Amino acid sequence: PEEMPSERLRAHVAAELARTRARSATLTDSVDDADLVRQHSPLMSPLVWDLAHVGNQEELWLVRDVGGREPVRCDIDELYDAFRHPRKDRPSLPLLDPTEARSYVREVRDKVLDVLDRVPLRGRPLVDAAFAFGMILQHEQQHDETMLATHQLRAGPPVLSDAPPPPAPADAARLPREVVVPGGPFTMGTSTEPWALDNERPAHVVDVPTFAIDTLPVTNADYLAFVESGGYDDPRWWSARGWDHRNRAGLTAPQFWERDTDGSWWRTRFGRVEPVPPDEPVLHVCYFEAEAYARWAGRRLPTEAEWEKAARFDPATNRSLRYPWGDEDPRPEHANLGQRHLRPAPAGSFPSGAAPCGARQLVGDVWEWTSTDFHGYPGFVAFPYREYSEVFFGDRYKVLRGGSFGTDPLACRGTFRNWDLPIRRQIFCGFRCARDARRDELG
Ligand code: AVJ
Ligand code: FE
Repeated sequence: PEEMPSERLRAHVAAELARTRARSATLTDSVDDADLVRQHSPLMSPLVWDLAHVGNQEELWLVRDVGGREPVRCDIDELYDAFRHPRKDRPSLPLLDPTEARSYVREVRDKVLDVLDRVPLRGRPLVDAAFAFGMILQHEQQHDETMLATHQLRAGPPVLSDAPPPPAPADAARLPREVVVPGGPFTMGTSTEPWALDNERPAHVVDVPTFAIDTLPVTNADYLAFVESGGYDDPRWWSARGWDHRNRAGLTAPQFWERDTDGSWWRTRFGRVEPVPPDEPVLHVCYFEAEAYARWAGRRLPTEAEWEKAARFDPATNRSLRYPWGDEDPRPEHANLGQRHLRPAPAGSFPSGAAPCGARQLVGDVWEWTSTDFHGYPGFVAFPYREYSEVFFGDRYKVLRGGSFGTDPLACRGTFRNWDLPIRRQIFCGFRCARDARRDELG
């Protein structure tokens, strides 16, 4: 978006708005009205809330603020303010019904397209490089991922279709288990990516000591070895908080897994029951489970800085790349993003998406837990609103990196930061392990 001339930028924004709305429509048109207003889990909003909330944020920022237009509906702001009502209370609010919600988002969108035609795309920070449009696009895409998680929690027959992911390439079996990243400074975060959100800014130099990181995410087969060896029953592997949570929540395996009487493991995926595929990255484990696995394996989770250095640092040029594969926007051969495949691809897939260090699947497939608490980078400035990220800073949330199969390619960069409570696992999360290493271990 940065170097695009204004007319191309407008066309790009319009195309991305339409593409994104098509996905929101699929996620909300594929179930009946009863399922749209139902609460499928106390952790999630009814799908019809997400839909109208997406429209309401779009109205607030693009119609009213950027466009300076009259409100479409100023009477509903409070209902769709995520900070007013926790998710579990949303079904009992006087929400727009499915028909009203659809016509509301359509009316907002019509006005936004008119604003997009007329507003100058430079001159104030909110409109420079169409930032507010990029922010609102990413907001809708983030809710599309949240709605996909709601679909995963929904009972009943499957309603979503997808294409199977590609098989892992032949070289996957011969990849080294881990890669060593030599110590030294690298640039973390960004000050130049036009649609990067506030918490990704500013770019700053971080000196990261030598470490080793898994070439691939931890797979179901890897994780099953932990489960089958009694890992969930041995407090040695768990942190004190993790063990406490394991006991309170009765954790015995990843969410959506079930063990049959013959000892085989099955999972439910968007309404389909299928054998747990051994070669896929493990999915739906919370931070505490990831931490316990790592300790059992004699390893640890990577810090956020280690993850980003593995994903972006190119020793050939001493620069940080936009993505593991380079500076080009994601294409299907780079990563499993965008809800094309409603599952992670086998570990070792997407060789063209490999980072300079050799690690694969850092972007796409599963969000990866890091050991780092969610804080602002040095020099952080909340923009354009504190509630996007600043109010979550502190030691309550852990950072996740890399995006999942449910993340839109536009809502995922090498610098993108996600965060959640360490007990959460309904998001599309997995992990890879790391360890301290020495420079002389370099091959
Ligand atoms: C960045 C995924 C943590 O869903 O809570 C959506 C994104 N912020 N609406 C979330 C978000 C406001 C956010 N995460
Ligand atoms: Fe939101």
